[in-house]
Amino acid sequence: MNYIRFPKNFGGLEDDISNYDTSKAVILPIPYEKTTTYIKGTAKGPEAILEASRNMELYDEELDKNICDVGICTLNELNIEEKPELAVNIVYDNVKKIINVKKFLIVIGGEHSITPGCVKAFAESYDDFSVLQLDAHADLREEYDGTKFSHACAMKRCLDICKNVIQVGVRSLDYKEAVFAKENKQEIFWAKDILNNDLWFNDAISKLSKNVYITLDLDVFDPLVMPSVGTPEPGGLGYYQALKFLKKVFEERSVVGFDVVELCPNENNVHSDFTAAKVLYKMIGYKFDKEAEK
Ligand SMILES: [Mn+2]
Repeated sequence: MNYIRFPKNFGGLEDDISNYDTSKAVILPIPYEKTTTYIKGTAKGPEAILEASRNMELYDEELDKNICDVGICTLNELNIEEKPELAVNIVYDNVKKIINVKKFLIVIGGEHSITPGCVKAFAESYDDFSVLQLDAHADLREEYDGTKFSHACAMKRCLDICKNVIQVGVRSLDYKEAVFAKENKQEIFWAKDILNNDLWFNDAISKLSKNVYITLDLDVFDPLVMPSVGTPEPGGLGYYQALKFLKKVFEERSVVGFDVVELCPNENNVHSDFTAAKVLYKMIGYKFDKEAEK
C-alpha cells in the first residue's frame, strides 16, 4: 500500500509510528469535488488538513497521551475523476480494502458525496450498524442538479443502504426533505434544540446500533468555529460541545470508522483547517482510548 511519509503525512509523524504495516489507524484522503454548488474548494480540503496537522501538538491534554502512538498512516490521495454515480463504487472498493485488513479507517474529503461509498462498504462488513451524521444540512434530497449522487443527496443515498441514520445539528433543508423526514420518522436532532444543553446526548446515542459509522460534515460547527466550509449555516455546534458528544459516542458504541468532509480552505481562515485536523486527531484518540480500556 502506498502511503505518504514523514514529513508530509498527517501529524508529520516519523515512519515508526506512521508506516502502513504497524499503524492501527489509516487516513485516506479523497479530494473529490464534482457537485458542490456554492463556494468551491473542498478538493483542497485533505491537503489543508494534513498541512495543519503537521503544526499540531501530538500530546493531547484531555487524554494525557500522544494519540499518535497507536500509529497513524496517511495513504496517498485517492484521486477520482469520474462522475459521482461512478465515484461511489471507486470509493467503496478502496474503503473495502482497508476494512478487510482490519485497520481503523478515517476518510477525509472532499465533498460529502464520498460518504455513501464508505457507508456501503461498512454496512456490508458490520451487522447491527448505524450511521451518525453531524451536519448543518439534512442532505435528504432524492436528486439535485440532475444527479442522485450530489452532495445534497448524500444521506438519502446512505438511507438506501442503511435504514438507521441519526442526524445531529441539522438546520437547513428544503420543504420536500422536511416532508420526507416526517413521513419516514427520520431521527433528526435539530440544531435549535440541542445547542447549549447536553440533555439530548443519551437519547441520540440510544438510537444508535452497536456499530457506528460517523460522517462529520464540518459545517455542523458554528461558522464562528468553522468558517471555511462550502455551505456555511449560522447557529451550529461549538467545539467543546461537539467533542463532548463525540467522546460519549466512542465510549458507548463501537465506532468502526469515520469521515471528515466539506472543508473548503480559505487562506484567511486557516484556523478552520487546524480545527478540522484537531477534531480528527481527538476522534482517533477517543477510539483507541476506549480500546485500551478493554
Ligand atoms: Mn452540510
